[in-house]
Amino acid sequence: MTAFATPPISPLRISFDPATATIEPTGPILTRRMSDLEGLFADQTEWRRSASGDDPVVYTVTSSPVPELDRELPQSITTILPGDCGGEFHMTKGHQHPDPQGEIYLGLTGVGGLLLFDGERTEWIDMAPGVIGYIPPHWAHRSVNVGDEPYRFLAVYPGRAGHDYQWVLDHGMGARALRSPNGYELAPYESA
Ligand code: PAN
Ligand code: ZN
Repeated sequence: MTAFATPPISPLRISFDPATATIEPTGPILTRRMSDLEGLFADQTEWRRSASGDDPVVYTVTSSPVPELDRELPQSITTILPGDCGGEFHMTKGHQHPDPQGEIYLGLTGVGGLLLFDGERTEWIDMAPGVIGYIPPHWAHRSVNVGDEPYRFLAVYPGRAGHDYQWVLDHGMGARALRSPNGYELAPYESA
């Protein structure tokens, strides 16, 4: 995409309510249900049962009106609802940025984890309100709700970074976050 293929947008004032993590005005809003997460949870039998049953919402992504264009700086708020699939906590699909560029997440409500994988090394950052998680270029990233209330975070990322979901299907994320007596534990990745 060439710079300024469309006219740059005007300065924007976005109001933000930290308690509900809502913004106004909004841009696109995405809803990911269990059926949208094919091939991601380790327990495929349980995934199929859930996806073809009540097919719960796993997460939503509300974007600001800033477009995903070169030189722009889009933002979005992700809300991951509490729950698990076969003991594996609700999570985002996870992706690589095909144009390798960094990103920041700011925890807003609830508790979660930022799982990072560069193809060899796996890192986990505990996320909570007020925590900034930094995602360096070349690290695939996935978010997980390890609590019992909605986990919400703000993401800010370069507009031309892009989202490669196939990379995570092909390489995994190095670890899985499973429910344990003490909350969560990280288990070695096994393909779905
Ligand atoms: C985030 C993610 C968002 C949803 O805005 O896109 O949390 O996760 P998936 O895209 O993996 O479904 C981000 O990292 N943007 O670059
Ligand atoms: Zn990203």
